[in-house]
Amino acid sequence: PRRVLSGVQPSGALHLGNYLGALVKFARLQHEVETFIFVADMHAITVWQDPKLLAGQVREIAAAYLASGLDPKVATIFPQSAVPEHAELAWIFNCVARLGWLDRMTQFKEKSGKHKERSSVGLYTYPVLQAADILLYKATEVPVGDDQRQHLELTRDVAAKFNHDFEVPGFFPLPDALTQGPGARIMSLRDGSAKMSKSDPSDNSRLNLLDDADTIAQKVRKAKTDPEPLPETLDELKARPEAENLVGIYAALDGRSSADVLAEFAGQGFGAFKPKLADLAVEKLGPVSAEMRRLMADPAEIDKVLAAGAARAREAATPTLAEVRKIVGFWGA
Ligand code: AQP
Repeated sequence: PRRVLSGVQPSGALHLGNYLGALVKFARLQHEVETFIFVADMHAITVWQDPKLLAGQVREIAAAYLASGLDPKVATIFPQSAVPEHAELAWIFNCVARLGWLDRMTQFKEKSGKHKERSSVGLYTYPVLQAADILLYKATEVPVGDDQRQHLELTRDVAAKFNHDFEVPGFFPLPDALTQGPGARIMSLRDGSAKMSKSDPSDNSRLNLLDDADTIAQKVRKAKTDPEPLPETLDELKARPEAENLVGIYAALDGRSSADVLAEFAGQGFGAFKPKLADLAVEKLGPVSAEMRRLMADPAEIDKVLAAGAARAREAATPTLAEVRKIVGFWGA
């Protein structure tokens, strides 16, 4: 059976990339296939998180899920750390994955930067925990942004090696990434070659879900562009990453293709295009942001959703882990 699983880390303010690359897709998928969506707090602590803030950040992501249209009666929404089976399976997978595989992960190289030896071991084995998140539910599809493609490949490698080494062909499915569609890769507003990211020190590089209308308009106005008017064709747009990004954002927000947006705006300069983009962004993000604020005003209600989701997730996870313990040969299994 088809099953979808994905998550977002409670490690900072959510931005337009998370929204278009992840949240909007989750909300759509829940009606097509059984969907598990978690808040990745165990991933978040691979870099320091203030313990006084972490639970609040988890609720904020949950509020963003709900405000983006995820329905707790349809999808299973839960905090990762509330299902300890994730950690247990991750340990077993740490013994399946190879160092060479992890050495190739570009996200670790980017996030550890110049301070590799001072990074947490967790940051290094992060993709292994991710494999456990996915395979614990035998998920077949994983909606993620383009940046997560390499990690998903590693999940497939872990599944294949586990199935092979323990001689249990087909036990874990090899999940597919769902990265297509508009919004798969939203770039920074300040640099068309870097992805829009929570951890970018410049707040002007991203539109946050909780930004107010004035802030959104100002950030769009300040977005880096070039002096040329918008071209007729996608090919011409490709050579201009910042322009391509703004057109792509417009298209994704409006549920259209970039070609369609170009057909409307070709020949116009950014002086004309940016205000239209700002209006559209405010129109689409404003209600999400308002609903998030409304939900966050009642933390007990969010906690109810998360507790019920965690119970459902554990029900799904426990049988898989019991089988894994048997397969590995653990005592008492
Ligand atoms: N720029 C983006 N365009 C499209 N999708 C994106 N995602 C992230 N950035 C973009 C998708 O959002 C989901 C949640 O990601 P995460 O919380 O695991 O964090 P991340 O992938 O590490 O990306 P962030 O939000 O930018 O955080 P930092 O700054 O820490 O890297 C994923 O599905 C991701 O693909």
